[in-house]
Amino acid sequence: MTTMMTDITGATELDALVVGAGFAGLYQLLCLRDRLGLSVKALEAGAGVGGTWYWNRYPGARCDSESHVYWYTFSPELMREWEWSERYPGQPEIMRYLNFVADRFDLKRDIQFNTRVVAAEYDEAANRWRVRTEAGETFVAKFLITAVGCLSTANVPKFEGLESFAGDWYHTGQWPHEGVDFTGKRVGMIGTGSTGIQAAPVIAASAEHLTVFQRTANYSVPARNAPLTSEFQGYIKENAAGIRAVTRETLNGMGFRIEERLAVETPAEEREAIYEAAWERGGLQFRAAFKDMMVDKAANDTAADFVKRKIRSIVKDPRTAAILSDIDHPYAAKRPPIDTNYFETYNRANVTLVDVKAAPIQRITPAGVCTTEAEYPLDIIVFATGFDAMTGPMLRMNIRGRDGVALQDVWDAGPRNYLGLQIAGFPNLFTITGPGSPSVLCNMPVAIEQHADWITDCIAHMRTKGLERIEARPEAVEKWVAEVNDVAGKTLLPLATHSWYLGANIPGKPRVFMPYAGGMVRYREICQDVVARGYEGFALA
Ligand code: NA7
Repeated sequence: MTTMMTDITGATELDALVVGAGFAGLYQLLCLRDRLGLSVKALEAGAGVGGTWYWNRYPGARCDSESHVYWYTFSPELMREWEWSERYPGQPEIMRYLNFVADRFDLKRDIQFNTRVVAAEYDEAANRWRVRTEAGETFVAKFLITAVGCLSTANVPKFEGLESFAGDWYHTGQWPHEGVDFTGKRVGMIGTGSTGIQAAPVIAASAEHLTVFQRTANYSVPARNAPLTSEFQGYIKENAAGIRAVTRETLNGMGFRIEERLAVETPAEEREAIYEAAWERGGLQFRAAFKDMMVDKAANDTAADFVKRKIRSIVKDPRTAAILSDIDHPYAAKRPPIDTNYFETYNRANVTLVDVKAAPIQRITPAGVCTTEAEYPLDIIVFATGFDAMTGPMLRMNIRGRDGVALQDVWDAGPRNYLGLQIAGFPNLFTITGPGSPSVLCNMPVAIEQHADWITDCIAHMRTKGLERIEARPEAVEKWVAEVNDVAGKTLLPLATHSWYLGANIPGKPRVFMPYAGGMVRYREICQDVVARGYEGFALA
């Protein structure tokens, strides 16, 4: 049992405080409590574990990493005990998994649920973080670790008149636990990112009518989800260590390798057959078809052209097909969705696509959504409009470092940190899978385990050496920010100028490519080298 003390102000004193109880928070709590024996607590805004998966309960919510690589790998026993049922785990199954893990390792007793952090301030004299919750409680800890996720701050665009809407509206990332009944309803859904693409077919199956408002057309490849066969489940159990090893060797922490061949050097007919096979196999593996797909525009064009032709062949109404396939960015330069019957959904009589790039949404009226061309009467509006990604969850905690300097000001022109792990001027604060780390470009559990292990080893090192404080050096931050920019610039990723990777989906947000695009393998090496060179770039005291 974690020993906790209270100081003279009544604040709870801890060695470490973790914010969040999703994949990252659970594992970080386990590492610090059970491996290092620290007094540690996790604070979680939700009423249960799960983080992003706790909130994203929208219809069709499903992971786009395959289940056999979307889990913790720190415990061989755990990998033997858990069995996934489908190729891609759905939201309810992921919640069951995370609850299983939390119970298996008895983590819930050190998690305080329904607790939102509203302020965190570093007290230099005491070398402690003072963290305040919405309910007015205060926690004091030497180490503060944010495990707040990358996609946990819902973005509801500020449409004029939303408050006047007579029906109900929901953001997919704040979905009601009891679900939403679409039967007999006219539903409007705004947004065609991964979420909208997953939700549309499911909503259309029960709604009287679904109107999808699309601003930017998007690629999608069939997920080809299916129940796992008992043979494959057995294979996972027998080969868990090998599968884990592969996720440590691949660029994005996935279970598949990117082919060495180049699209631009492959004869057209052969290339077409390769894409066709990748389309049939389905899922994110599509982008593994050729090595040059994400670095050479000519190569990417061949993939883009293939998917656009697929869209036009699936969607029967030529005008709808044209709007869906009028895609303005390279394939996978925005997060590439995978789907189950998404484009097929537009062949249903009860589904309409509205091009809000051609005729933007002007306002929400009591009756529905009004574009510059028409008003669409609706009973329910679903906002599949994404998140203030990566920086949003950090900034809304009102974090202040040395001398009361606000993170908001330090990140005024975009996130600045070292290795995505620490921010200069914010000693003993660690961020798990924040901006500047591979995070969303990697299979998340792989990125999370690497970060939590690194932080745990770092704190262990400090304890062994009697060190009290670690802080990123400003010059290391400068270099790292330049490196993050530089590696992104070597890929096609920044060409999707409206992507959330760049912060472009939030009006006024600085446009900086946020995740580290150099790949998980390279990133892991960099982090290991930094340690080998005595925590180079960090000031330890
Ligand atoms: P995304 O990928 O950010 O998608 C949001 C969608 O909402 C996208 O199509 C946006 O169009 C659209 N959007 C946002 N604001 C507006 C306004 N004001 N008007 C019209 N349309 C708008 O979020 P998701 O939830 O789908 O996916 C997030 C991640 O979760 C995903 O990448 C996976 O990693 C899991 P836009 O493209 O900006 O024109």
